[in-house]
Amino acid sequence: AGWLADETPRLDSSVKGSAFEPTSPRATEPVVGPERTVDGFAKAFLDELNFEAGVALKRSTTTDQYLALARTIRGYLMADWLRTAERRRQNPTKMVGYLSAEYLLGRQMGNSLLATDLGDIAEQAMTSLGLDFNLLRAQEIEPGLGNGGLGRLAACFIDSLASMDVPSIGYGIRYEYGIFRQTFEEGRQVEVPDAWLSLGAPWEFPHPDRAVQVNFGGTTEQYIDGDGRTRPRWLPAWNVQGIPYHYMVPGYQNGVVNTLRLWSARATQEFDLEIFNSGDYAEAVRAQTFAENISKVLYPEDSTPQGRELRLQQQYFFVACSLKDFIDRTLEEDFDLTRLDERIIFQLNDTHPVIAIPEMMRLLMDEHDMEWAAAWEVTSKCFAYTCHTLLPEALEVWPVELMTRLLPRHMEIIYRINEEFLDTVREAFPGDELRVRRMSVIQEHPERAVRMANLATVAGVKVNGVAALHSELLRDKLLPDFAALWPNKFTNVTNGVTPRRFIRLANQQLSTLITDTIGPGWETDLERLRELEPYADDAAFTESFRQVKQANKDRLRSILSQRDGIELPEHAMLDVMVKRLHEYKRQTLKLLHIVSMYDDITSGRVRREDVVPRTFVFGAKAAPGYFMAKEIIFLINSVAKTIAQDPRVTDLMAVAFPANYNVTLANKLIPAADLSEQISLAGKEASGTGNMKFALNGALTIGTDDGANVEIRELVGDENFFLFGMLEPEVAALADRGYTPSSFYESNPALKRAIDLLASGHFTGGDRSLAAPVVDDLLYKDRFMALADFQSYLDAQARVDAAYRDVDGWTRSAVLNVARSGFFSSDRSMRDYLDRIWMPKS
Ligand code: GLS
Repeated sequence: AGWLADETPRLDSSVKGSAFEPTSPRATEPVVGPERTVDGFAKAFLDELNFEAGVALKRSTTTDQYLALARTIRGYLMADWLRTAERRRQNPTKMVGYLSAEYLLGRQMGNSLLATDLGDIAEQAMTSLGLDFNLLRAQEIEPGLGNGGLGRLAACFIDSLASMDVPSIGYGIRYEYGIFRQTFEEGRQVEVPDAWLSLGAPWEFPHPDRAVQVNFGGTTEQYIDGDGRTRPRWLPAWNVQGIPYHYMVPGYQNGVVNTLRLWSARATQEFDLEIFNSGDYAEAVRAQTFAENISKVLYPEDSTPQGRELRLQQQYFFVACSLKDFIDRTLEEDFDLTRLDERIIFQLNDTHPVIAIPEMMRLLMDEHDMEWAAAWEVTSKCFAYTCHTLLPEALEVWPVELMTRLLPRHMEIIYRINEEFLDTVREAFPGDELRVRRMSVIQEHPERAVRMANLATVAGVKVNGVAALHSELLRDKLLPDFAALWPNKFTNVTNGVTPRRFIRLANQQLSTLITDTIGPGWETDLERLRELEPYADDAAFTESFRQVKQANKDRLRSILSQRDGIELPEHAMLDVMVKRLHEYKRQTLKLLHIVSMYDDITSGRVRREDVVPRTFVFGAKAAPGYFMAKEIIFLINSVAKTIAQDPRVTDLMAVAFPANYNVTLANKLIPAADLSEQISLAGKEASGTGNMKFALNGALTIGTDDGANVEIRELVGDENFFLFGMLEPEVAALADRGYTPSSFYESNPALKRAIDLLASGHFTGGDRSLAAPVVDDLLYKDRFMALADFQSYLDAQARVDAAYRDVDGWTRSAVLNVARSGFFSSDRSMRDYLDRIWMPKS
């Protein structure tokens, strides 16, 4: 076979040692993967390249090589995947079904290498074949099937579930186009479609043979069944197919591989041959195009609902596929569905999958012949709901008109659920019709619509927020009527992040230092980072810790230089704000600080030698239709450019805004940061998860008392956290009194100077009108009270400067941030979900 492999002869290619031993159908599943040696890996790689792709090494492109490498690695996971599935089938227990419209997975290759502990072998094998391992790794386009924190959280959770060997499955949508790729033209965001599948998709396994049909539209009717009972049924108008695509979710070096099952929409009928033959090609494939639109593209909205019909189609599509898949394919055939809750708990990741509740009722009643009471009894034990926001405008409501048109049977079921629920409310609170109206699943104004959060709360076993403060506000401010009725329904599970991707993979040098110091095993037992505490005062350790941070900064500088042509100064505090662009997150407050610092230097108000040099890095995508967010991006880029061209400040400050912030970039940026910006208006950020990643990588936080910042500060200690800004009750009180931003502008000279300079056109080529949308909004609206928190923010930044000058003190704080943030492992979040929601002991 030497001709295929060119100069590298293929090794013995007998089936022995490959993942698929030829077996009779009844024999046990294969348990042998490719050999875990450099030669074994190289051989498996050449097999992929030659025999699967049909390409000779000598003729192969980088893409061919990347694809073969990916397929080789997944080959090592295959036996574990099959074995995990078989083990679960042999011993069926209660499973977790995570229903999420988003999974922001990030690149798969590094994670798979880590899970299999094959990194060194793979690298040596590629080198032995004369290939550049890192170049191949860099080919991977990350699957951006999510918008931001919510989608990334889902990805962290399934990683933890696999690493903890929890029987679970993730269900979602295989968007053909994920979150858009962001580019800048003249400083303005331009969106480019994310064609992540264009070079092949080596991590997915399509199963068109296991398609599921999903119905839409039409009407309902009553009919008499075989037993003479009058029953309702749905007469749908059209349907599509859901094709499952399976993704491996490997646990961390534990032999477990769970499954993520994402659905892709396909037309039931490919095309109309008759129309095609008549020559109208566009019309012939119309139905196909229409159907496939359902999973075509991710809605690029974060924390805001996108009330479009296609979005509801997406939601129902993936939920219908998933429930059917679980009931028909995962459960044993004769399973008694009245006991369904013994085998599954579906976690609803925000309101996006909440249509699963009436769908479950429909399945049980219309397809499995259950009566209403029995169906409700079990349905109301099979779902739990996580709320991820507090912005009231972000809670999804679906117009009754649309629901009735798209899902008429579900609308009937929702009405009945609501009727019975409102009876319960009236019984508990007689005569309180105002309360009944507030709690109803159906809102009447401004239009009749279904409140998905209310539906989820009525049906869910539990409702949780995502950080302590958020869960409290959710219970007491967003859903107080429900809390009065069902106080025990409400609980908290503080978010977490996976230490595998966000420490071990992202920060290898820190990981090595940690392992050298406290021994291995902390990656799956993150509270063990506490053992680092004594080393916060250890000269040798802190010196190594500083070197790691510097190495990460150097790496970032070279990445940004190559990736974006951004040249950053060598020695400066790295001050990072990365997250979706949203007014409540207050990138404008950060910008005002930057402008203020610039003004202080250029006007000579501060002595140059008193300035602590800083590099500010932003990363943020704006929803394409979010006008103000896009104007803010433009203004940040304008300020960055002006500063870069002003020799009075270039040695003291730089602003970088690399385009297309994503998981891949996050993994490079976060380990390099000194300062983490978490500056949302108190009460608005449900949790945040970036804040956790920074703390775990040794950045200090400057932050408000919001979301999980509260818990971070409690854990790392006041002296290792820069707190500023109003507390949530103060925000509420100011809003009640009536907030006038201009009064802060008038009374604060530093603020006035910064705003005036922004407004003057100094950063926008002399054109005042270009800065006006943002400036005017701040002065006359400022919904998120940036001006009210400005002075407090400046004061905190002065404390940051002072702390940073004390190199030892800063390092000590950074080490303590790492040592005390073990709580924020998503393993702990999963444990909390298990104990409080999925499998409570009582
Ligand atoms: C979000 C919240 O805005 C974040 O604070 C939170 O960390 C995340 C995960 O719980 O969920 N909600 C949302 O719609 N997008 C988010 O990132």
